[in-house]
Amino acid sequence: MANGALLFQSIGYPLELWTPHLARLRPDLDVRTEDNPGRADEIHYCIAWKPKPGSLAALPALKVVFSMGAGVDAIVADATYPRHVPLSRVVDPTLSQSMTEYVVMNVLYWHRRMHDLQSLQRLRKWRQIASPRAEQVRVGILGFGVLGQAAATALKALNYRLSGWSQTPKQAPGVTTFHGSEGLEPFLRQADILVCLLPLTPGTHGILDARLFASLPPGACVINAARGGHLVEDDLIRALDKGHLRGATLDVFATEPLPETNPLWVHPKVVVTPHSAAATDPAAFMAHVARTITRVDEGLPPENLVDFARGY
Ligand code: NDP
Ligand code: OXD
Repeated sequence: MANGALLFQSIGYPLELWTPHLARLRPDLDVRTEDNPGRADEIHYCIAWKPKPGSLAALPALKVVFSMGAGVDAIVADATYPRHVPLSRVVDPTLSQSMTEYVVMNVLYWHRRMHDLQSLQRLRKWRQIASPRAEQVRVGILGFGVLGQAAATALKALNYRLSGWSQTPKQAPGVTTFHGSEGLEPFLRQADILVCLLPLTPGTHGILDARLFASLPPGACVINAARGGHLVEDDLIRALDKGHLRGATLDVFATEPLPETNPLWVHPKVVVTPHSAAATDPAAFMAHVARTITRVDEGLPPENLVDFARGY
């Protein structure tokens, strides 16, 4: 088979949101689904979100796997993933824009005391609450990559004092940068609002824990839009209940959907959103898939490749 087939695997979204875009761009492609995958050795491309462990290893002719998200933790966690097969993730301006909107909305929410104002409204209490000016508020971005840097640019335009923490050194105009384990503590000590945009890897799992919260200034707020595995939920609840942290916005959880019995749903200092900070745009994603398949057909490497040694 000249082109090989493309398989949608465990994508967790209705197929009809995605396939028409691909059909328009690459009508020649033989598109298969999990219900009817056909012969495994005909599949050259696979689109996956949370594939069942072992399912990608069972496709012997794979040329590229496309992650439907920017985060690839659910794919690289599969020890049987065939590491000679490139894994391409989502890096797209529409995703960066959505995440930026989410981060800006929540930074403003905690900075401008919207949570407290809403509580007062529920009590019909007319009370003004002063907030500092943006240039007095220090926003720290834990994970200063594609999404973190996009959010920082928008926050900078609002005059916030920005810092970013990454694995390797970075330079960004108007942003104080820190890196590596030695840079974490000084980064945390000056973050009034902490935004987590890290990938979930063995090195970042559980990073939002009691020790990290204790390093933040008293009254700090935390926004986690990365992965639930970054957060130790009980430690967050304790830091909020003790009053060391003022509030938290959580978009992602160790168990999704968040179980009804989880205390975070009703915690008075927590805002919960249902993993909706930034959704992959079907048209943009399929354009990336079609472009990459053309590149591979021309003998060029796929774009936005995951480094398996780093895990992101
Ligand atoms: P990137 O890979 O572009 O950025 C990740 C950043 O984290 C990089 O700056 C990297 O450092 C840093 N980092 C990774 N590991 C460490 C470590 N051990 N110590 C210090 N810094 C580290 O990812 P994106 O910005 O594209 O995405 C970030 C995450 O956002 C995704 O992995 C995903 O989990 C989450 N996400 C959530 C969404 C939602 O709707 N809630 C939507 C989309 C993404 P360096 O630059 O040096 O490599
Ligand atoms: C992603 C996500 O990783 O939506 O893109 O969580």
